[in-house]
Amino acid sequence: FFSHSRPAGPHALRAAGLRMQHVIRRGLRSRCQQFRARKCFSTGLDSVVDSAAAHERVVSETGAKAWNLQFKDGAIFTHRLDFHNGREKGAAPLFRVMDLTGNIVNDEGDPHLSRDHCRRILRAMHRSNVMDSILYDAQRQGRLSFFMTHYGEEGSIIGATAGLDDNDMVYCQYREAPVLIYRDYSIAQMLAQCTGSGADRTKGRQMPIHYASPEHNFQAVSACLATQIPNAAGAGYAFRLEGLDRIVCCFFGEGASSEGDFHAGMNFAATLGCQTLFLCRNNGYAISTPALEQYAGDGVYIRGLAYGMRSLRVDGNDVLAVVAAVRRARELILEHKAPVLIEAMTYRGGHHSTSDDAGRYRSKDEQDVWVKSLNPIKRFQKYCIEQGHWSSEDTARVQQEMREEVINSLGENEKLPKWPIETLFHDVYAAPAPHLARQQEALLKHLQEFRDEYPSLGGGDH
Ligand SMILES: Cc1ncc(C[n+]2csc(CCOP(=O)(O)OP(=O)(O)O)c2C)c(N)n1
Repeated sequence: FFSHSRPAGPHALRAAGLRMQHVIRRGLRSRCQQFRARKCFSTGLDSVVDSAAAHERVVSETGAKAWNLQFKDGAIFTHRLDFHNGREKGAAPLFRVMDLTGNIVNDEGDPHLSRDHCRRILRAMHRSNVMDSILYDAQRQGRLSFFMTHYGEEGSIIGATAGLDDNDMVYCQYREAPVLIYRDYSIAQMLAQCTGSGADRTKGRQMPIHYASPEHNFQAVSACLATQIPNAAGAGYAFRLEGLDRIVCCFFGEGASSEGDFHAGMNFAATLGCQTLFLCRNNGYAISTPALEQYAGDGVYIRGLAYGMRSLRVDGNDVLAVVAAVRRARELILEHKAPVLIEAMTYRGGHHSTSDDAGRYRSKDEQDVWVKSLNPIKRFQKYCIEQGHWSSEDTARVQQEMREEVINSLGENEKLPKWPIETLFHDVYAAPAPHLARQQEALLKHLQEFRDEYPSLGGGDH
């Protein structure tokens, strides 16, 4: 409407406004004519507008349908000016099977695991614990560049994996190595990844603990928070489209649930009916941010409800409760072709990572209570011993075997040559891309110039 050659004064603006109104009116008139011509207004509304009851019928029949809302007992309207925040009834309780000392208190909820299944779970819990303590120390000795422990969360992670089928696909955050340990992934491969040795199938390109194993239905770890969530929704949708009796289990922390990707992934999963289980490990902290600052509502659980998902909060340190919850969730997902959310309440027993010092933001006493008294391994071990499934000799043997396996694998991988630095630029494009070739040249030049700063590259070979 405006001429570029003349400044737009008040008259010009008014004229432009009038012209715009005219254009809009003309457009609307012609749209109405089109609708009439296509009989789009023939809903019969003209004949019922006089009666209030008829109005309500129209709202209940067409409005509720258009909004996709199912009103309880058909009650669409209310006279109460009540605002709700979802916290009136208090927080949702934690589903449990065992009490805090390992006694069964919920016989109905007990998954009644076989002796072999209990042994597989407890073995994985001990193996995870041993690996954590050795590799944490190895990082402190400068043998690994980075590490994250799973202390205190073994019940949630291994319990969830034990409730899945081994064929179910797992998308994890980064603190879920026990999934692989439970699924008997090779410790040598895990150490190859952590050391970035020449035996690492991911070619040393990722930071330690970023495992991947298609054979174990374990997608590559991505430390960019929450990126796994929309991916897991998509994979769960693919399983549905292919008519498979498989689900996707997507692990994430309560911190990641504040990311936009969480909300996008949850809504896609709910509206598309994806075969995905969203499993939140609520361990109380996102690095130094306590859960208190993470949400004002009823945790992550209520977010599941908000997206219309069947949701449950469970005691994440009660491994039997977690197995039972995940088994049931799996059935519901396959039966209803709809996602489920589980919020497993647990506690991050260690520092966030080897780059963190948790002593700066939480007390040693708080940590001790969770790691020593509320420890999920202790609790489940007591149960297993009482059932006659396990003995203290089993613990000693499993721990010793794992110690040897981890120490030997670490040593062997340390002796292997690393992947050449050029592999950093491979496997993205079929043919080398010019911009990557330029970056490679710049990197090699830099390494040559500062070779003394990179002793792990062989003192200046590059
Ligand atoms: C997109 C993105 N933002 C920030 C970070 C930095 N970061 C790494 S871990 C973390 C906390 C995540 O906490 P939570 O999801 O609760 O998992 P937890 O570490 O407690 O298992 C943050 C903020 C990141 N990796 N990615």
